[in-house]
Amino acid sequence: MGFAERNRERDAAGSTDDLKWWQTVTAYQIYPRSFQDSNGDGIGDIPGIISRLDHIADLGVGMIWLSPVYRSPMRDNGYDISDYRDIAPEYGTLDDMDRLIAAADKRGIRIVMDLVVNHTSDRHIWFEEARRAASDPRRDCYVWRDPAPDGGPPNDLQSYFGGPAWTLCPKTGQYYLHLFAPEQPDLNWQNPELRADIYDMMRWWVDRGIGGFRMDVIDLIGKDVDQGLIAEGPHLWRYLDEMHRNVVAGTDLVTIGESWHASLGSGPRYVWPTGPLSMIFQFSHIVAGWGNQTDKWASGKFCPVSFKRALYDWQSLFSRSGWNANFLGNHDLPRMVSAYGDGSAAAAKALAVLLLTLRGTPFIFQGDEIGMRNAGFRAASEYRDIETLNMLGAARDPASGLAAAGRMSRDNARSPLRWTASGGFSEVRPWIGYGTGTESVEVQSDDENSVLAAYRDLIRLRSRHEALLSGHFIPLAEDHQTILAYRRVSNSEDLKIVVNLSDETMPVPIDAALSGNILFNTHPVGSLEFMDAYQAVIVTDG
Ligand code: TEU
Ligand code: CA
Repeated sequence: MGFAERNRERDAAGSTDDLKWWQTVTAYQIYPRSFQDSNGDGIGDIPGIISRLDHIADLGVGMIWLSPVYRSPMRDNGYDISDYRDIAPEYGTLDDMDRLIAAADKRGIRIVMDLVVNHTSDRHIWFEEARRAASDPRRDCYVWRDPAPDGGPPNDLQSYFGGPAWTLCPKTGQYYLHLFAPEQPDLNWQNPELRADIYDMMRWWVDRGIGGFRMDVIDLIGKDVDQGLIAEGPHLWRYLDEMHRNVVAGTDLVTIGESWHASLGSGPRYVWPTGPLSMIFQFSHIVAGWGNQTDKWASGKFCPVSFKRALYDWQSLFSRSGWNANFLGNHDLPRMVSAYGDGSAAAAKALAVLLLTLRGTPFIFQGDEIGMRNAGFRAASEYRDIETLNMLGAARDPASGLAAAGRMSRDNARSPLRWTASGGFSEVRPWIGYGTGTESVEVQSDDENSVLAAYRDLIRLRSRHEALLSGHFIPLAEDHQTILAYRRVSNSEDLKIVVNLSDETMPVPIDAALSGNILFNTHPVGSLEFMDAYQAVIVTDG
């Protein structure tokens, strides 16, 4: 696919012939540390992933987003990379990685690597050289500033993990920038040689046969620290275009940018068909669901109304042109069935219907296909995540800190995937606890009413229905508080989806009335005038 073709404005509702491979597949995110341990050290690894590829293939998945497996001191579980061209020894070797790419390819699955280039580890050779002397040739790969007149940090910019975003390098007397942990110094994207090095590294991975990149906090790379412009900074669009020209143009690579700050206004600038990326993970529906939208740790109840509004806004934005990366959970968020449901299998299935029938490419986070719930950790000693540990350390009192972690900690979604009733992730005690859930892949595989069975059916359904792949999104019952209803309409099909995202029986709103053939129903067929708690139905009129 050439750049010109990519950029041709096109209405993707007509037929599925016009769709790219990454628009027709369902994607699955693997968090390698917690997926499958193969060598009894309690840590998931690449040979473990290879041994479980059939589970992913059986689901009907066509793309794996692999969270970072590069060499790393693991301060942030691999989002702190010390060598982009090597694999963390605890995860395996480059040979293992090549084997994974080939084994996935055999099953029609493409591997998308996590590209973490806003920052490196402080143990990356570039930083080790840069910190040696202000005159070092590598100095300009990172962001250095003189202290403020009082000797303190150059400005009051805060790190996303808590505390100042600047740390003093005593040897050179200057501060370096880190928007995350001090061990994750920010790269200086204003340095053209650095950018060229990054594009080289990306091509090196492309040559190994990967399908594309998920781009970590990509909205931060265009920052101008002196003006305090960080997210969607003034250089962002130029860098993304340059990256596209240097790495992606003329290929069929998929690129998925992570952008916590994308808005309805900026969204179209990022994505297909006119932007430099295929699609973005944007978080407006996630943040809208938080009880307190400016502080994720603050207590508050899930707000379905604003969650629905944000989802529908983005669906409508990209209803005819453009493309969404749809997700309800990932390794940074609480489990979706806990955040947007009551933790039940019924809620997991209803949310699966939502995830797999919106317009865009669906991303399933490992474990969600069996309805895994928040880990349910109770003691500080059970947590591993740097962000959570920092928060607990700074909390006013331990009890409220632990309550906040129980709701929102990233570790909620990082407990090992439960393969069998007794665990099956490792022969030894895993690096992080299993959590309190009991659902397992093995048990659900034999149960046609399981969450897993629902995922398998829905993924197949999506791949076989033109309206689910390329159809427009038309909202229904927009003012209803807890029922999410919409149509997906293509040339040959008109589907209606109704999801009751509440734990109460609800009459189906009049403008979402259900008739026609039932394609999928999370519950035994009863009256379609009422929806049970967490019932979801797909019907076709065509
Ligand atoms: O996440 C970006 C990010 O902004 C989150 O860490 C966010 O701050 C937090 O989860 C919500 O409070 C990406 C990765 O997905 C995450 O795992 C990394 O820790 C982070 O970047 C740094 O690389
Ligand atoms: Ca291991």
